[in-house]
Amino acid sequence: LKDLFGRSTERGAQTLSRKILGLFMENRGEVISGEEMSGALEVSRTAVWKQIRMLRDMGCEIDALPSRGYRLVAAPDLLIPEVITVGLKSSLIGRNLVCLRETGSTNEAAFKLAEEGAEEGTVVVAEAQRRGKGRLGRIWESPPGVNLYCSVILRPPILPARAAQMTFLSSVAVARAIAAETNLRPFIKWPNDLLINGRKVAGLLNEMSAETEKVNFIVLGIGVNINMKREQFPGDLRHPASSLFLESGKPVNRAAFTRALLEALDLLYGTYLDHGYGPVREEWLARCNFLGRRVRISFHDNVLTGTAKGIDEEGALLVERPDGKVERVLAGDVTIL
Ligand code: BT5
Repeated sequence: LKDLFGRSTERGAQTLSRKILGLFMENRGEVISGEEMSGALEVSRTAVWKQIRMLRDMGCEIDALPSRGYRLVAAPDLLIPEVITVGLKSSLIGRNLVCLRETGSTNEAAFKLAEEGAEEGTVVVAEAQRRGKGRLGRIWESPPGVNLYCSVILRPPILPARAAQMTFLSSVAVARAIAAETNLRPFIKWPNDLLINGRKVAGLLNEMSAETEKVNFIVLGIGVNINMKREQFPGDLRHPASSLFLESGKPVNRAAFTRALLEALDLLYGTYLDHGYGPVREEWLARCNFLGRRVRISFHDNVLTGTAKGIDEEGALLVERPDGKVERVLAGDVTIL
């Protein structure tokens, strides 16, 4: 894998083998001669042949047709731009795509890029994270090669108090992508979990840089358990957890899932900019699992019980107490009673 992602794990440099894979992807199913490749990439034909051998070692199925050239028959499910962007229908999100073999946390990598001025819509994807982050300093398990770990940079023209709306937008996008790529029905659990059959398959961690009146940028951090197997989950998770593969019984193509997610985010963000938060909120409510149910919310040592009524403009959960009073809850963990 190292040869596809370059020497530096933090830069996502485009290597020769990735360029060759890119040529194959652009000319799907066609035979490309060694001469054409060496011309397009300005390297010798021997160098091309060496890279072809390397791509085969990495799991690509490539036919060599005597005196005609090479043809890609099948490629492994790798999260690299040359594979993800084939057929990607998105105008903003993912236009700039940084794919890393491994990183500490994609949120941290994206935050740094955003501070350095990365354009809105930039997406950082990693095959593995060394210290994937959950909320409140928790850990997000991030084994290599099976899941999706990605972070999206947005620069919405909104007040910092409205930033939670972006979390709702991203959970709706993940729900849409799951529904599009599997036969599963995901539910959103306030504020940021995606559940299938009551088990958590995805989590969101959004981080923001802001001044009093202005959001500089928001990083939407999205972790989806796609093909994770039972034995890859540690035994001591806080809630039951699962993956799309475990729930559907079928492996899910990660590149296709990533494309579906980026397209969903792109559409929803466009709607948000044109029509505001209303449509996002409506779809979130239609996809959440607890409206009208009795819930218990715990935050540090505080516990509150009541009936879940909805979410407000700022993303606060509205909980009706037994005496009829409605409380706004801004953070915490929900249990459905
Ligand atoms: C979350 O936190 O659900 C937010 C997860 C966000 C992860 C993404 S990956 C890309 C981006 N880069 C990052 O560094 N982070 C984001 P929270 O609600 O606090 O849930 C964390 C808890 O879920 C942990 O304490 C575990 O008990 C459990 N957990 C850890 N890894 C898990 C996994 N892969 N699947 C399901 N549950 C997990």
